[in-house]
Amino acid sequence: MSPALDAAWQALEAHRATLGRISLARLFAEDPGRFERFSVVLDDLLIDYSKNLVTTETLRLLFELARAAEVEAWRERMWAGERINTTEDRAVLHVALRHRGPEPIVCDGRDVMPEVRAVLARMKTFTEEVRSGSWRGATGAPITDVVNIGIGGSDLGPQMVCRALAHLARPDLRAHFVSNVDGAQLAATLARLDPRQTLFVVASKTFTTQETMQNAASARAWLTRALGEDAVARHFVAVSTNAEAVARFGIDPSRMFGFWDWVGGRYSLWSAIGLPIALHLGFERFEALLEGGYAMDRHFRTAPLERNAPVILALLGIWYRDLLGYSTHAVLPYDQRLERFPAHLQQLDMESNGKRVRRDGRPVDRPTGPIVWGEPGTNGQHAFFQLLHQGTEIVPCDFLAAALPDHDLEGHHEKLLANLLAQGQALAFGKGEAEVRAELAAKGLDEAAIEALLPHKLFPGDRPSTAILFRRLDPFTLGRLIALYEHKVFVQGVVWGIDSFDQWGVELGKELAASILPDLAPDATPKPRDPSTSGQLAHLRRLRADPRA
Ligand code: G6Q
Repeated sequence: MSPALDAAWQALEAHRATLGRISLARLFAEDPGRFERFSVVLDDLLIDYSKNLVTTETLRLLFELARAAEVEAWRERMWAGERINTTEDRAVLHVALRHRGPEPIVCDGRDVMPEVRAVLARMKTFTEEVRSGSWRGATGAPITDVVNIGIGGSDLGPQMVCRALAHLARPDLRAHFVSNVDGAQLAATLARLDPRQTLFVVASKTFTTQETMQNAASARAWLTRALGEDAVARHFVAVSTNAEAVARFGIDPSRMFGFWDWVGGRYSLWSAIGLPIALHLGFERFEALLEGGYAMDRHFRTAPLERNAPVILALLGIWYRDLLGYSTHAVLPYDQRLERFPAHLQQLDMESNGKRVRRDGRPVDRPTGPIVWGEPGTNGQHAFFQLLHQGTEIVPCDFLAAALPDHDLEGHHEKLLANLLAQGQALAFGKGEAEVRAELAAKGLDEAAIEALLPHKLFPGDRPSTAILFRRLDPFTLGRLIALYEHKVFVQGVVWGIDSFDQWGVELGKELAASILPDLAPDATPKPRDPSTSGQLAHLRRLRADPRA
């Protein structure tokens, strides 16, 4: 660690030690301009971080930390196509996928933009063919259902976007997502579909992923049983970087949409992995999503750190994780359509920054990525918000909402927004003793009853939240939001000195599953393992031995 970075951490630790308990009520009372100063406005997008447990001095020290970690230089290294994913020796250029300007983006001495644009053009043509009905199934029937078969980065992003923007989709072209190797998911999906009108998109960067290959093989068998082998060409396309494996599967390379090793799975929805988005919503909406990502990229690349939304969110997260010791972060969209947004961010954040060694292999000396979780409001209010308000854990929260709905049901959206505003206020300012006493007295409770109930009715407050508010949930805005969090995660990884773009932690389980699989066969003699795993395996083998029992 550089001496400057070391000094910046020490300054933050010293500041933390002298700060004492932070009172948001006091901070707001002392600084009437806190809301304006502690918020960023990007057109209609407001990011209000004034309800976070930071003072002006905290933020100053956090920006110093970012500078000492050379966030700006790393940002430029990313855009310059340097191999900042060091353990995989790869560039990290998902920003090129949504680059809409005339400038080249160079990787290994070559401008990648012509290839990016060429794939986009092929996606556009194909999307228009399917949506117009000129692309037909083997029997001549138009396509009504698109099934994306992929997992992880080849599933979560496009699925989240399709769900979030389903109000813009054509009802006669549905999108389905099958990811789990649990056949229950594929079986339930296929049960609702007509093979003559179904198009499968097999999405896999490597085209070797066990789950995806199993699901694709079963889907292929389902289709060919109904329509014959020759139908595969009209009902299967692939998104991959592995042309050979795609051809081996039986998909003509002309039906493969490519991307590149400099696109990480969890950053790939902007690539051809977004094909189901384009098919379901229309290519122009996919382009609007890219435009939104590009708008956030320009902000991230040009705004000074002190006004830079992804940088600010990243530094607040570091403050909570490393200085205040909060281990989780909740993402709470007040928008049912963003139901899968927390899951997408969970992968983005936890797979990127759930690391315990630095880029150079030495252990990190402080906590890294938090546990990211969340559910849409208002549902969460009737479930886990109790802990947010009165539990012993402090959970920094992000609240997200659109000012305007995309339905015409009266009376709903105002209630939704009122609840969002109320939660941020309640978490920040709580409810004190005097107020609770007065309330209970007004209800006619005697002194003893008031004393007994009082501790249960108090809300301590000073629980941090950030509000992210925008006009409508449209493709452009969703693009901005996804890119906002991507860059937040990037900045945090830089400050922690980790490689945010590898995911070695997912490998061991895959290897062990491959070695256990043969031992589930009825006639196998299981290999010796630890007593617990062997015991579980033996139990499953006994239960499976007699399926009729
Ligand atoms: C994401 C990860 C991981 C990946 C899946 C699917 O960043 O790399 O979630 O997307 O394992 O991989 P394939 O696309 O190669 O099937």
